[in-house]
Amino acid sequence: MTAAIQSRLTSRQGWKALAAHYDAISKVHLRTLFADDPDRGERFTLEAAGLYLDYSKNRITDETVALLCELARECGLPSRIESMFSGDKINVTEGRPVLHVALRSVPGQQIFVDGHNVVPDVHEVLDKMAGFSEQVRTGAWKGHTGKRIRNVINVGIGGSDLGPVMAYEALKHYSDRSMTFRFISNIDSTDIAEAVVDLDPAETLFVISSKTFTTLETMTNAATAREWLLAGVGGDQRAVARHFVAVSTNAEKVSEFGIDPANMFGFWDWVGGRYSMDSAIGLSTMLAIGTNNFRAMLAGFHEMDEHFRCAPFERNLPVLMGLLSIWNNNFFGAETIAVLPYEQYLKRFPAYLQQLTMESNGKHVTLNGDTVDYDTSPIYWGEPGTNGQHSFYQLIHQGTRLIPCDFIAFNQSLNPIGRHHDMLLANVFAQAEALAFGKTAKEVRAEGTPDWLVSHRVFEGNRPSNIILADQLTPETLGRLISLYEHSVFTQGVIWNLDSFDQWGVELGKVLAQRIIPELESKTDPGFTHDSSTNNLIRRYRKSKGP
Ligand code: G6Q
Repeated sequence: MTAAIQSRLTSRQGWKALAAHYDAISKVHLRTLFADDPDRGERFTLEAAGLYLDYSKNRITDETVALLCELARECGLPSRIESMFSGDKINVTEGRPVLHVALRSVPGQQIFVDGHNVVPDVHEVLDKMAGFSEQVRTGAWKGHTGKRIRNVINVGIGGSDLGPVMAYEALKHYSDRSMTFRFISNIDSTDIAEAVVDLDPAETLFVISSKTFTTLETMTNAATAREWLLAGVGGDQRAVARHFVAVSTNAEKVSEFGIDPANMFGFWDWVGGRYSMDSAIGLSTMLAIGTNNFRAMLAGFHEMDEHFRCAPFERNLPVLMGLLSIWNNNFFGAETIAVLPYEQYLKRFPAYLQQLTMESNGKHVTLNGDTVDYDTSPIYWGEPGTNGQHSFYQLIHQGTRLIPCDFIAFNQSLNPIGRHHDMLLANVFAQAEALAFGKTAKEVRAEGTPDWLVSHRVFEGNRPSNIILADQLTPETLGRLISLYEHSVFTQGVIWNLDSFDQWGVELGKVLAQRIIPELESKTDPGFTHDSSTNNLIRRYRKSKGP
């Protein structure tokens, strides 16, 4: 066996040990695991950085955890963590460091990129964001006609949209309710049309959020927004400077668009799009919740970063979450993870996580470019509870697929009314209990169920879940939660030996769209050089547009 093959994940000692361990325990039901170990529900829990994780309802034993942590060490996770925090160029295919942790560094910390300490740069931008946010929030910043800004619209897509919109929704409770916040991402004109339909341009500020400032959707929407604004305030080009600010790494393109470089908030190529909501890309968040709350969110991120960096793997929340995902997906063959927040404010959290997880680890080759012989990222999806219980939970409870669930809940509601919160929390606990322990045929029969109906009413149970509990959804807690998932994704990527920070898979479709756009718009027959299906669709659409 060659050295290259030796180092493949599935040839590692740790992997083989887990495979053997899986054969030994995979048939053991969670009912048995709990019955044999009365302390299990307290022992397989971990409280750190303000979050409590109950992972006892996974199909694991102490040995599983030990073997998973051993695999992580064998895969070099300790040194990979240090490499990330030290600014090494771990995004190898793009030749960049990966330093979202620097975005929440504390003043005085030192993190070097090519010999330059980036921490002061981070704080300089944060201070500039804070100054601007305060001006807008206090009304000192006036629109072109002298009216104060009451509406903020973030224009961005992917990493420049999903984080901001998720954070706005998550922290709405802390936001300035006298202001309106909207988010435009889609190239579908309905998105911008609906976002501005009831707004006064004279009171509207656009935050154009684009790392590259070349993204088709964002630049198209930004140009349409500029037309709408100018039409609404009498066409004076000078209005752009009062109603548009930019968040970008591309100063040249920003000023080409007509935005005053003084109103540009910068960040750096070592911040990946999907890891950027706590950079200047979070400007709309800061405008909504204010500087102090934004800084509190960063402190929450930082707390979890430090925990991830320092805690032993056996007591490390992101490491455990990442390793449990490996266990459920690579060994039990689960293909997805459902993320189920029992908190209405987290309604966009699953959508945000979809990008974070699947764009990061949806890869089929290793860092060296070798094709993997194991599955990589599971499919993340979800909806807030209890709504999901009345739709897709049926499949989770009684379908043929194993769907590990992450339940997220808070001890205190931000809107305590009557018995709502007790009922909400009762439902989270009940769902996890039902998934794990199910209901046997004997129990169903004992309820007087007729024989023919028994099998329909049986719940096999043995379905794994995590419960993440925190006290209350605060800016700090949101920061901790996102950092938890960021580092869990990193942990998984290290085990699978992937570059979790590139996204080449989004390129091909973009290139093909650029080729097709003129073919849809040209007055004359463009000549049809695609496959027969694409040619036919283009012809059909051109016909529908008329001569
Ligand atoms: C995220 C991706 C991607 C990116 C968008 C927007 O990690 O890189 O979702 O954020 O394509 O890119 P811009 O910010 O450059 O417009």
